[in-house]
Amino acid sequence: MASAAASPAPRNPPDPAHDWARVAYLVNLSRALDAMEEQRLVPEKKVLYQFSARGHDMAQILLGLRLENPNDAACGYYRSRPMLLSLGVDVADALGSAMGRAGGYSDGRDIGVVFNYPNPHGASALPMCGGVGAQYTPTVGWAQAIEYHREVLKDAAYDDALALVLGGDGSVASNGFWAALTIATTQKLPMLFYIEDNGYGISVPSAFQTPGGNIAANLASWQGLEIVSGDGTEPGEAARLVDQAVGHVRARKGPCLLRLTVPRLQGHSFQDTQTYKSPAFVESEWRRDPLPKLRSCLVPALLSEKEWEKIEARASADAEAARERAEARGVADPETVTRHVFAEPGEPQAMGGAWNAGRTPPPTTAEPRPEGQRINMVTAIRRTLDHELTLNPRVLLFGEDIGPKGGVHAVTLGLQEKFGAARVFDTSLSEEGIVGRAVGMALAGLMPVPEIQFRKYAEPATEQINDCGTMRWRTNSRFAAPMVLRVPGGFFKCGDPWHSQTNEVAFVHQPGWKVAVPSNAEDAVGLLRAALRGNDPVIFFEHRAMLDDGWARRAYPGDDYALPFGKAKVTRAGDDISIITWGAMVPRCEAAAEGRSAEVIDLRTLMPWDKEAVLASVRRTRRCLIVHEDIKTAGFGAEIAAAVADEAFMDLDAPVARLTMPDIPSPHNPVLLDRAVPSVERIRAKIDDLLAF
Ligand SMILES: Cc1ncc(C[n+]2csc(CCOP(=O)(O)OP(=O)(O)O)c2C)c(N)n1
Repeated sequence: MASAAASPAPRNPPDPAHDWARVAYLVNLSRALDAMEEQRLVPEKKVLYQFSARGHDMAQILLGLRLENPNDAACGYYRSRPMLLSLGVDVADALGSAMGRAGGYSDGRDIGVVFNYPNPHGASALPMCGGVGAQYTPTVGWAQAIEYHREVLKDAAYDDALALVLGGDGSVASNGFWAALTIATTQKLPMLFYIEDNGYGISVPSAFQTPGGNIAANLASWQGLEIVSGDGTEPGEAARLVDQAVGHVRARKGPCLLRLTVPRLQGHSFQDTQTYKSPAFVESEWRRDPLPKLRSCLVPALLSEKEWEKIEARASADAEAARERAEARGVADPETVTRHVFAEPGEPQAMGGAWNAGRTPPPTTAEPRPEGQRINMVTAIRRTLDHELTLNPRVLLFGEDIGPKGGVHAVTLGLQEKFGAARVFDTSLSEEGIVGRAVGMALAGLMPVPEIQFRKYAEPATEQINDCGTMRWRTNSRFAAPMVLRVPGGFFKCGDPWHSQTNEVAFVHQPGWKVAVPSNAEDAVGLLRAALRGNDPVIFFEHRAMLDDGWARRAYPGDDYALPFGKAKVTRAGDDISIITWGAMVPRCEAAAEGRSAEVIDLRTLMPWDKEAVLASVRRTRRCLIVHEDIKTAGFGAEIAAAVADEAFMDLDAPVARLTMPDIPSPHNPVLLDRAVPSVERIRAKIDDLLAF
C-alpha cells in the first residue's frame, strides 16, 4: 500500500549527533525488503511468513545505531528486522532467512523473522523466539552478566554496556515482561525495555494488555525504573527520547522503559487484512508514517533532494542484490537437519558458554579415587559445586532461598558466605525469571547453575527451558546456552502433588537438554562435574529421598572425577532378568533382587540413555523389567520398553514389563504413598512373575 501521507511541511533539522544519512539508508532498505516480500516473494510463495516492520522501522534503527559497545546485546521479536539491519547483518541473511534458505540465521530451520546475530564486530542480537514475551528474561540475564563481568571478572570492557529488549504493546501482559522488570529493577541492572506501542496485538487493542493501554503511564510509580515515553514517528523527538533512555542506562542509573508509539502500517502479518480496523483509522495510521516525516526533516536541511534519491536508489539496489544472493543459496541438505541438537566435537557454537569464552576445561577421570568417610548426596553435590566455583570464576549459582539460608534442601549451605553474593544469590520468585536469566548469562559466557526449588515449580519456566534446549539447533549452532539446572524432586517420606513428582520424562522430551538422574553421592559428583564442564544444557535431577539416604552415601570420588553421560552402571550382576531403573528406585530394585539372579541397571542419565547396555543385558537374561517412580503412561519406561521390543524381540522369553506409579499425582499420606510408589515387595513379585513366565 502506498503512503497516504501528504508531503509534510519541512521541519527543523534534527540533532546532528545522529548519522541521519545512515538512518535514511536503513529505513529505506527496510522498506525495500518489506516491499519486495509483499509484492513478490510472498505471492511467489518464496517467503511463507512475512511481518512488515513499516512504521516501526525508523525508531528501531535510531535505537539500534546507539548500540555502540561490542558488549551490548539486544533481543527482539518478529518485527525487529530494522534493528538487525542497524547492527550490520548481511542483507542476504536477512532476506534469505525469511526465505528459509541455506545459511543465514538458522540454515532454514527456524521461521525467518526470528533472528539471531553473533556479531563479531559489535553488539550482538540474542536468539529471538516465536513466543511473545520470551525475549525478556534472557535479555535481563545478559544485563546481569554485564554486572558480573564488571564486578566479578573485573572486565572494564563491560563498563558502559547495556542490554536492550524490544517488545510490542501486547507483550507487556506476558509473564516474561513482569519477571524481567522485577529482576532489572530489584537488581538495578543496565537494561533498556523498548516497547513499540502500535496499539494492537494482532487484532486486540492495547487496553486489553494494560489498563488504559499505556504501559508507561501505568509504570510511573514503579520504583527504580526510568520512564521515557513519546512519539516514535517524529524523527527529532524519537532520536531525543532514544538518547535519553540509552544515556540513562549507560550512566548506570538503572533500568529504563522507553515506550514509543508507532503505527503498524500493514496487517499483523501478510495474511492479516485488518478488518478489525476502520478505514478511517488505517488512514490515520498512514498519516503517521515516519518515512515521509524523516524525508521532510532531512531534506533539504541535511540532505539535498538528489542525495535522498540516491540513498533510496542504493537501498533498493542493495535489496535486489541481496535477493539475488539469497535465492542463489538454495536449500540446506536435508540430511543435516538432525545435527546440532547437542554440541558436536570440534564445532563449538559461535557464541555462548563459559568454555567457549576462552577457557578449556581441565582433564577429568572416570576412575573414582575414593577419599574419606562416606558422605551423603547433599554434601557430595555441595562439595562439587564448591570445587567448580573455586576453579572456574564463570560459575555462579542462584535460585530461591539458596543464599544465606543455603537452600531449602541445604545443598548450597555456606556457599554464599564463601564465594560472595555476586556468585551465589537469591532470586525473585519467578521460575521463568530464573531459567530465562540463566539463558542470558550463558550467552554472555558464564556457566549459570540455577536451582528450581521443587520439580513441579519448573513448570512456570517451561517456555524458557524449551527455548534454551532448542537454541543450538534452531540457530544452526550459532548460539548455545549451556547451564546446569538443578531440580530436586520425587517423594521424601511423604508425597503430594506439588513437591513430589518426578516427571523426568518431560525434560527428556525437550530437545537439546541432557538429563541426569543420579541415585547416589558418587554418581552425583561425577555427573554434576561433567555437566559443569560441558557445553550443553543439563537437567540435574536431585532425588529428595536420596539426598540424605544411607544407601546413597559414598566416599567422595575426587576433584577430577567426572562421568560420561549415557553410560549406565550395572549395580548388581545377574543372569535371569534385567531390571532397568534409576534414581530412588535403584536401592529398592537391588533389595527386591535379593535371592534371585537378577541384574540391576542404573541408567544414571536418561538423555542420552544407555540403550546398548540395556539391550546387551536383556539379550543375555532374556527378560526385562523397568521400574520407575514416574507415572506409567508415556513415562520414560515406555521408551525403554519400545526400544527393547523393537531391537531385542527375538531374544525375549517374557513380555517387557513396567512397574511404575499408577497414573495419579503423588499422594500425601505415607500409607497412600506406599500404595502408589513401587515397593520392594511389589518389585519382587513382578520379578517372580516374569521369571515364572
Ligand atoms: C506466547 C504466545 N502467545 C501467542 C502468540 C501468537 N501471537 C503472535 S504475535 C501476537 C501479538 C503480539 O502483539 P504485540 O506484542 O503488540 O506485537 P506487534 O505484533 O503488535 O508488534 C500473538 C498473540 C505467540 N507468538 N506467543
